[in-house]
Order: sequence, then C-alpha cells, then structure tokens
Amino acid sequence: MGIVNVTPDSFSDGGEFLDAERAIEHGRELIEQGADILDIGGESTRPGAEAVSAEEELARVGPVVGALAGDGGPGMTVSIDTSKPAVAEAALDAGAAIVNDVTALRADPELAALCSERGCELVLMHMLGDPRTMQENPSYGDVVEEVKAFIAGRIEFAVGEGVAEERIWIDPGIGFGKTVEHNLELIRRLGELRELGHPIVFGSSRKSFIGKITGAPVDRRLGGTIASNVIAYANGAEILRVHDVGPMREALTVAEAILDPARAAAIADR
Ligand code: HH2
Repeated sequence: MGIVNVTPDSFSDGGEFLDAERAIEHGRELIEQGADILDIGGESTRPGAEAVSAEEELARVGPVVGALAGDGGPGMTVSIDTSKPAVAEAALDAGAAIVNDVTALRADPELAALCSERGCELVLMHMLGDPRTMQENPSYGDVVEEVKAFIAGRIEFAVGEGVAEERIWIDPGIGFGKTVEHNLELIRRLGELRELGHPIVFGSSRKSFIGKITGAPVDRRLGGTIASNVIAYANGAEILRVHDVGPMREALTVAEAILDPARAAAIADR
C-alpha cells in the first residue's frame, strides 16, 4: 500500500504533494514501483496536527482519488484515509474501494453505516486517545493484549452496524499513542493479532520510533522502515503501508523467497 499524502503538514512529506497534479503523478509512480493499493489522505494524523474541515479535506483528495481510481480505465485500487463520512462517501463515489479510518469508527460512528451500505473494505486501526493527546505519556499493562481487545471491540461494533466480517482489515496503529518500546513489542508479537482472523495492515514507514533508534531524520529512515516491515511481514502482516514502494517491494520479494520454499524453488528453476 503506497502512501499519497495530499496535505501541507504530514510528518514525513507534508506539502510535497499538496498540488493535485503532483499527487496524481506520485500515485502513478508508486504503482509503477509495485504498489497494489494507493492510500490517499487529506488530513495529517501526526501528533498535535490541526484538524481540517470535511470541505477542505475533500477539496484536497477529491481530484486525486478521481484521477487515480478512474485513470482512464479500470483504475487503481484506492484506499481513502479519512474518519469523515462525507469525505469517504465522495471518495467511494469517485472509485475508492477501501476506507482507512485511524479512529476505528470512533470519530464518527456513522462511517460504519456508509461502509456497510457500500460493501467496501474497512481498516480499523488502534489509537490511544486522539492525535492531539496520544503521545502524552502513553501507558499500557500488556500493550499487545490491550490493542487486541480494543480492535476486537471495534470489529464487534462494525459488524453490529452491518459491516461484513470479511471486509474488515485490522491495524495495530504503530506510533499512535505508543512509546518506542510499545511499538517494538507490537511488531515482535504481531502474530498474536492474527488470532482475530482479519488481514493485518502495518504502517511503520518513516515513523519517529525508527529515528529514536537510529538517530536518523525523517528523510533517512528507509533502512529502519524496511527492517520493521520485513519482520511484520514474517509475523503475518499482509498489507504494508509505506512511502517508499520500490525498495520495499524489492525487500519483500527477497523476504518471500526466504520464507516460502516453493518460491525459492521456482527461482532456482529459472
Ligand atoms: N499511519 C499514518 C496515517 N494513516 N493508517 C493506517 N491504517 N495505519 C497507519 O499506521 C497510519 C495510517 C501516519 O502516517 P503518514 O500518513 O505518513 O503521516 P500523516 O498522518 O502525518 O499524514
């Protein structure tokens, strides 16, 4: 899953793709680099980010979703990164197939009815509190157990609102109300989330825990991004949400060859 942030203030690439044409071009590049899905967002969720209105968010992402999901043909598989039903609805109308809600239907529970009605995929992510407060001394008893229980509760809510079980994807929410240690433990024990029986989405790309470990600024966190994603993949993550699709795809191809003997044998026969 390649990230397309149409925002002025995202932590890693804020302002780079605010212009719709540049965002569209960037999305096409990510597909060329091997992305299967584009996750398009118009509101930053970084700690302390300013909230934006539905009108503003839609003005940012609408043309980008329309161009990439349609794109003169069957289009690309687009995910809309939003918590707002109005934005999600317009994006689904424009061809998006997935709603990625970092609040797991807490910001606006009506998003559940929309997803149920449209039969789209829905990503439910764990976050402690909200983006303004989540990094203020986050604490857990057992972080994995608590994230798992939270996600189980949000799945139950979504299903109660009519969302089909098989449409739900889950995400531990790396960096959303977590210390470095919490993030590392979640990655190490990611396999435990598989017990919930839903595809796992994993998003560590360029995040600050990597910088805290390596000392690297946000534009030099590719090595740490790849290491964390490969381990997450080995532990059962199925959808990797990253900025740098080309290098990630290459790393994943090698990781798959190591982990899957059938793939290794097919390569040996070439
Ligand atoms: N992380 C971010 C945003 N959306 N969605 C899911 N499902 N999982 C994540 O880990 C996740 C997400 C934050 O990253 P980014 O989009 O690069 O930054 P910003 O929120 O500042 O735009």
